[in-house]
Amino acid sequence: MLVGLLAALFACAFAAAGTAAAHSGAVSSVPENGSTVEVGPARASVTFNEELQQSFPSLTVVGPDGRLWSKGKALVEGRSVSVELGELGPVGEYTIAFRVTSADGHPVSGTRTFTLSKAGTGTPGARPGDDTADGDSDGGVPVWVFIVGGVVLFGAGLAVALLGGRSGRKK
Ligand SMILES: [Cu+2]
Repeated sequence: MLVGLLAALFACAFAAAGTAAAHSGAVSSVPENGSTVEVGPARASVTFNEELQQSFPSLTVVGPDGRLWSKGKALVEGRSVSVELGELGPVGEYTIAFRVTSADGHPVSGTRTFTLSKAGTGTPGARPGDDTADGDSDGGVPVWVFIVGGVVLFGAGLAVALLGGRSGRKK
């Protein structure tokens, strides 16, 4: 799979050198790669050297705490992809990760980083990769509690029935 990916990248690079049809490359970002900011911008964005396709854009900002600080879905407009950001949290390095479909149809992905120098008061989202665990992690009571509870209730019921039978209170 990695070999295939490398081969695809190589093909892209080759196509880029040989013909006019090259895949898009990121040329700038907000915040700029390697920059230091005191507050997060309203939207984080990455701009490319040519127009992007609208299909399946992804842009996330993950903080030094490992949490997702970008909100909602990535939006493609012309040569840029952006996502709502706003107020951030802990001081440290934030990573902008993008994945877009380049004009020639190839996926292009990468990361940019920036540093927050002043702690913000924003509220983080989930940890990336928690998507599938959303229903489980917030459930509170794990399933085994119900199973143990059921067994205890069943045992208690059985004991009552047996004792009741012995004492002759049951008809
Ligand atoms: Cu390409």
